Amino acid sequence: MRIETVELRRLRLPLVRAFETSFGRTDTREFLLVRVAGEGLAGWGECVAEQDPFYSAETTATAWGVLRDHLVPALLSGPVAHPRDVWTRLSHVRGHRMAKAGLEMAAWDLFARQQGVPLARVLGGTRDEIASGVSIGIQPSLDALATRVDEAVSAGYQRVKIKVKPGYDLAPVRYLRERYPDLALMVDANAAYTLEDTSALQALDAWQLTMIEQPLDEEDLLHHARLQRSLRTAVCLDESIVSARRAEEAFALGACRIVNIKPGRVGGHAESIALHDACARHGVPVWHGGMLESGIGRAHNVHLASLPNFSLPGDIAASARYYRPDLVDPEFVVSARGTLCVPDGPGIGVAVVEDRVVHATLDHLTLP
Ligand code: OSB
Ligand code: MG
Repeated sequence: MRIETVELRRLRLPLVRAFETSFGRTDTREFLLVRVAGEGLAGWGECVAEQDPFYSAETTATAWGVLRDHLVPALLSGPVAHPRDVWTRLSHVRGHRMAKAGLEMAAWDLFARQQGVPLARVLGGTRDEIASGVSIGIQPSLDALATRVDEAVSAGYQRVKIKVKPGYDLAPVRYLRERYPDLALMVDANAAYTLEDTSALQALDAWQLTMIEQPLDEEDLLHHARLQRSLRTAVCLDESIVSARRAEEAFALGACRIVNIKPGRVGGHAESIALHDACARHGVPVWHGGMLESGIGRAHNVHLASLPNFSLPGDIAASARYYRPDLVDPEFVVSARGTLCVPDGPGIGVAVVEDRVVHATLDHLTLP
């Protein structure tokens, strides 16, 4: 495939509703878009780094700099036969997986469009709709939480994840479980606890959670293994799993029983497929995470989540939960069964609404 130009954009979009996690509250999402063009076609990718280094070390500013100075020049330095080779082309740059993913995923979209097939087909997808769940931020009151959960359940979503932090964990879980005895319910701590908090996490064991996501620090695989041994509930890792190899280490230690896959976190689609396959070999179920993406990143996620080992509902919900309007046409909608359709057009299979992109753009750069 030939890639002739790469365009970078930094955008800001207001969220439909402010989102609060253990690491902070945001009402506006800043993110980067990457557009690669060649042979008359264009592919789009989204870099999921956030404005602040709170979920992970990368930010929109670090990703912008490393894309401009290193990653884009490396990709433009010669042809790549297949998008799976983009990762190798960028491998002399250490880290910066979110920046790499934005560029690599744009190349996958371009490649699939050049072949005239849906992205899911070239990634190895096997289903035409994916199971959808919601991620609900920390709420000011249990009443407000109930309203958010009621909305999601009546819309048909297949599972509910709530964000928790020390001091806001048992009360919302008990409240929701009493209200919804059979709901598929889980919590995500975004690394807010330490091993000293084991008893607070053990208190959640009584409430039939499907999993506890990333309770401890990103680097604490060993502590996650100790914690998992002391819990009945499955530990799921998000932030800690930056590669397929890190997942193998986590499995060897017994640090988790479930894995959240986000292509942005691991460096793109090729590494996500390697991670997905490693989990399948170990009998570890996976689900697709979310990073409050616009419709462009969301489309990539939907295609990737059509691979066979994505056996649990993911954090990929309808466009209208995040941005009104979204940047793509058609927008993603949830069915009454709590599913999203995998688009069947070429590439990501949705059109990028360029005037909305331009309207939300803060910075813009075309290379070479
Ligand atoms: O930990 O899964 C996370 C959003 C931003 C950063 C990290 C996370 C999240 C979410 C939202 O949980 C998932 C979504 O996009 O709906
Ligand atoms: Mg998470």
